[in-house]
Amino acid sequence: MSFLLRVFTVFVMCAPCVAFAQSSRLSGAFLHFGYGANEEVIRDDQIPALLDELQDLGNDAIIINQTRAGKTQACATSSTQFEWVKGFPSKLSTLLDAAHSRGISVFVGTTLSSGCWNFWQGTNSLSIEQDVYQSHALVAQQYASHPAFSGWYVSDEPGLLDADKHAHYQRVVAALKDVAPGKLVLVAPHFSEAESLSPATIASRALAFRSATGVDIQVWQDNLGATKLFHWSRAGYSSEQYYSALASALGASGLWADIEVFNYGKPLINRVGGVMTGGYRSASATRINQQLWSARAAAKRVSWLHQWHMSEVIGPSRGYVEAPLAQGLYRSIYGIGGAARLTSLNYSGYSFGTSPNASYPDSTGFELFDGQTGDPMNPTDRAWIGIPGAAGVVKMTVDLGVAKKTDWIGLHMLTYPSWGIRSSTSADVYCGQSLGSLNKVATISSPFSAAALLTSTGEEYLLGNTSPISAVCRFIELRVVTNGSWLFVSELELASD
Ligand SMILES: [Ca+2]
Repeated sequence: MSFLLRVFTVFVMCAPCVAFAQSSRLSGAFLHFGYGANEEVIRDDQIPALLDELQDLGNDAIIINQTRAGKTQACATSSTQFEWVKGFPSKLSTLLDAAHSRGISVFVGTTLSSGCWNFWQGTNSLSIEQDVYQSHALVAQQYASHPAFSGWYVSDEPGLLDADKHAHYQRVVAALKDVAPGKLVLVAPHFSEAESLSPATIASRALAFRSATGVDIQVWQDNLGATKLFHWSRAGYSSEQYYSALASALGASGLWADIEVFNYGKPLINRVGGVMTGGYRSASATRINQQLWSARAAAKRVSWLHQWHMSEVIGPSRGYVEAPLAQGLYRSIYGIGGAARLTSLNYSGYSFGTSPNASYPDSTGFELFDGQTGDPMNPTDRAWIGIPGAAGVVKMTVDLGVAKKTDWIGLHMLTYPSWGIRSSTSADVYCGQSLGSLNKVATISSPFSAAALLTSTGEEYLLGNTSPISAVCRFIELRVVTNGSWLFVSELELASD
């Protein structure tokens, strides 16, 4: 490829990055406070710092995923079988005041039918309605006139909006509108298992659901893994196609997008020795950027779950050590607080110490910095670069062109044990003004072992640092430990604060 053509291609590929940078960011977040009377995930004293962080990142809405839940993992026969999540309802007073002072709206989660798979049927449905008239009526009485109280989120997820769920949601929405007239009601359907349904079919279901139930806003989960990004080569419809069809049917204001900010994994949560491997850990900010672009037809994009995957206030203390990395990289894409994305010189100024295999090439010469991550369900996706790891270490050397400060490094990788592909769990970072003067500045490592990856069927992971490196140099070199496995990489994310 000629130099001019290469530059032109990069410009075309990255033009949308600039165009949507200001318009399609996350502007809301789901927050999880607990699953019952004994769990308090977010203490009152953490609320100010958490809301400061959300505001700083551009959020103007939070959605509490539930304030009540089943006392046991069974379907209810009466509302007495539900309880307040620890701290509620009085926690709403703290939360609403703190949110209002920061210009943040609050949507209050209702009652979760813990462990009741057919929650929309029989006595469980009637118990949920009863709980609205008892518990949520009290919430409405006390807080509905608070300026930050913007509406309700119905905690039980309606899946693909099958018609047999209409009656339940109609009943619950009517009760919520009864106890708090004029307040919006949100639900969160998802594309999971939608592969066989066309965007037009999903859109017509969405419209029928709204007509039957009176739900105001459908916050569709993008379900990465189940749903593909537009540039992934596997068969099926993309989240972009679904969101586009939904916006046409519902109007943009009736549609929000719930963006998964965690990694795909199968199993999603793969624990070995009590430690999760890559699945459900913080996602690549590059991938989140593509998800947000794919959901641009919706009126608003909110994250699931900010506190685990992007919050420095709560994430690390709960074992989500990658949250500061995800936030640092996210800030760099949108220039929040002066953060900047770094790329190799002309995007292609990098080299691999071991050549990629011809079947999984770096086909453009700038795949590592092209803003596209590989499909975690598909090793043959063209976004993956496959490098043999028999030598034990793979070097990746990046020329930034001039000396720059690098704070964050994230390497997006695949684990696919049946193909002998495993994410690296450790890399040394070298830095220098010339290739002859490289010094080690950091070692980055995952919280899980390489052996633990064998119990995963497939997952993605972003290996990186968990506090800023602050290394100033022109050349950055990663010496990536492979443990002998194939290394499949799709993006190297570099950023300065
Ligand atoms: Ca890429």
